Amino acid sequence: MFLAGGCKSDRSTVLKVYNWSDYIDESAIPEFEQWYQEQTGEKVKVIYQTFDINETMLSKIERGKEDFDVVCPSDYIIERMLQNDLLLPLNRDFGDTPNYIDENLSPYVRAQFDKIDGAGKNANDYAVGFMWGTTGILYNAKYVTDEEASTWDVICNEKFRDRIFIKDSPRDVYSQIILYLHQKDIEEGRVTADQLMRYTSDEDIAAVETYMKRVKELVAGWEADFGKDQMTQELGWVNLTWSGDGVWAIEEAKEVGVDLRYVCPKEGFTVWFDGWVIPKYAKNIKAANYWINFMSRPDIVIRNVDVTGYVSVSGAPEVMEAFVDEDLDPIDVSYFFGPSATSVRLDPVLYPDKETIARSTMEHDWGSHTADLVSMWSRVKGNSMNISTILVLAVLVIAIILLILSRMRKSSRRSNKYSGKNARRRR
Ligand code: N2P
Repeated sequence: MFLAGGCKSDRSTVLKVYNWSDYIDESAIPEFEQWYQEQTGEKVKVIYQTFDINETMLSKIERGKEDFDVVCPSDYIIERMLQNDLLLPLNRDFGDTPNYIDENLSPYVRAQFDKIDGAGKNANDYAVGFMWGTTGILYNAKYVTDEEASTWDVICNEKFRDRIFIKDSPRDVYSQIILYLHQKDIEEGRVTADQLMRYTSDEDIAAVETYMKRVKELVAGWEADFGKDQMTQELGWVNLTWSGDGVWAIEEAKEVGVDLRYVCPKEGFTVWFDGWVIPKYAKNIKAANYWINFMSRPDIVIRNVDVTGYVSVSGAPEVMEAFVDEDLDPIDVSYFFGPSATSVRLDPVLYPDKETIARSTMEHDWGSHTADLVSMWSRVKGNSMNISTILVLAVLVIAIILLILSRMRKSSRRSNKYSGKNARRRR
C-alpha cells in the first residue's frame, strides 16, 4: 500500500516497474515521469525495482501475485506467462503521442516473437521487445586462444581450472550444453537446433547434468551479474555469459589494457529477447503502456544501449547510425535493419552478422519439466565450493569452536568460584 500525505494514495499516480539490474539509463526514469505528464496531463511516480534472474521475477508474480505494472521477462518466460494466462494485452493507442513501438521494432524481432508459443495468443500482442542478444563465451585473449574459445567445451578445459565463471541461469546453460552434446547429430542432419530446445527428457537432463558436474570441478563461480567484473579484473579468463555483459566488460577492460573478446561458439547458441509485458495483477495499465512506448523512443533506446552494453530491438535507422564505427569492418545485418543493411560497420558482438545468426536458435518454456531442470541445476551447483570458500568456512568453524571452548572454560571457572563461595556460605 502506498501512503502519501497521510492518505491512501491513488494507485494511478504510481507506476511499479520491475526490470533486470543494470538494464537502463536510470536518468530516463524522471524523464519518463515528466514526459507522461506532458502527454497525458497526469502525474505519475515510478517505483523502480530490479532482479537478476528471470525465475525470481516470475515467482513474485506467479505465486506472490505482486502488483507490478510492467516487467521485462525473457522470451521463454513470456511464453510461460502467456500459457498461464498471466498477461494483459497491450494498448498501442496513444492518441496524439507517436507510437514509437510499431514505428521502430525490427521485423526480425517481430518474427521471433511470432514463434513464441502463447497457447493461441500472439506474443506481439502482449509483449514489446526491449533488449536482445546472444549467449556466448567471453574470454581473456592473454590466456585463452580464439580457437579454444570457439567451442562450448572451453568451460570444461582443465587449463582454465578456477578461472571459469558460468552465468547462474539454468535454462541458458542447459540450452548451450544440449547443442554441444548433439553437435554430431546437428551436423549429420538427425536433429535441428530448434528441436533440441524441446529436449527435456530424463536422459537429456541426465546427460547435461553429467557434463556440468565435470565443469563444476573447474568452475570458480556461478554468477548472476558479477562475472563481468571478475573478467575485467582478470580473476576470470572464461565466462559463459550474455552478449551485453560481454560488451560492457570488453569496454571496461580496454580502459585498463585487458584484451577481452566474445564469441558465439561453433556448435550453435541461443539468441534471447527480453520484452516489456503487463502482468494481470497490474494496477496502472495506462502508465505501463506509455512506459513501453517511451522505452521505444529512439533517443531513449540509444542512451539505454550506451549505458548497459545491451542491444535494443529497435530497427530505427537513427539507432543503427548511432552505433556505426568507422574502425570496424562492414557486416551484413540486413536480417535486422532491412534489405539495404548488407554492409554496415557495426560491432558483431552487438549485432551478430547474418552468417552467425544462422547458427542461433531460441529457447522455449519447459512447462511441467521446469522443476526437473531446476532440481538438476541445484544438484550440479550443490556444495560447489571452491578452495577459497572452503578455507574461509574452515577458519570460521575453527573460530566458532575456539570461542565456544573459551566461553565454556570461563563459565566453568566462574561456577567453581561461585560453588566455592556457596560452599563457604553453607559452612
Ligand atoms: C543485465 C541483464 C541481462 C538480461 N543485467 C539478459 N537476458
